[in-house]
Amino acid sequence: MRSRTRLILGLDETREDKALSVVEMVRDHVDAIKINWPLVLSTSPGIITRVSRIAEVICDFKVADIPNTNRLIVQQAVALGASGVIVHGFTGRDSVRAAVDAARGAEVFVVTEMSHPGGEEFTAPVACRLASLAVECGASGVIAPATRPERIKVIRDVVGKLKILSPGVGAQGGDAADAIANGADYVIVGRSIFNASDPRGAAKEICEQIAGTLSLAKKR
Ligand code: OMP
Repeated sequence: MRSRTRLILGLDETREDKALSVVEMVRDHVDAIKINWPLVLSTSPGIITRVSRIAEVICDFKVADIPNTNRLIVQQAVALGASGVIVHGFTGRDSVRAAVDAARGAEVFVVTEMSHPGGEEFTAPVACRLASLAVECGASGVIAPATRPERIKVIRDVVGKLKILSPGVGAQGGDAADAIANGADYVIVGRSIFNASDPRGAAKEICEQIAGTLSLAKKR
């Protein structure tokens, strides 16, 4: 994935026309578009291919199955045009390795601690183990919560140079600048962009916050 703006749009819009028009509006401001089940189920898997002609697509299928099923899901997502797939790590090393092998060069991102309040129940206590599993299995990166930026720092210590993608900005209360300042490489933003009256303006504003934080960090 390129790292030009470090913003990823989470496209959880279920109306195809609106989804595609938002993609057109923000395409210059995002490094990738993340597609999740709501859009695929309300349209068709072909939406992955359509969006991939405009921007890089990460399929957020939170793949969480036995190795063979993980392999099949990742293969299908990549064949449709995904350049990245999000998987769960609690399924264990064999399942995550199967996903990484099946991706054949596409990126696999492993969920560590989830951003919503429930993420503290089960994922937070094992987040560092999930992060180190991602490293061991050859994943490209991990997902860590912008809603608890201090946790991004902890997870960064475990994953070293792996990419950290951080959701939870805006609608869930997290802040893009805080996430980047604490070690995220990218922020994932959904509703605050696609529900905004001016999605392009909303995306641009977040890009500016990210760029400002990165240039401050460089000066230090
Ligand atoms: P907004 O809350 O609308 O910005 O959307 C956030 C997006 O990130 C949604 O597509 C979620 O499914 C996703 N997400 C989280 O919000 N929290 C997580 O812990 C993990 C993800 C994810 O894997 O992308």
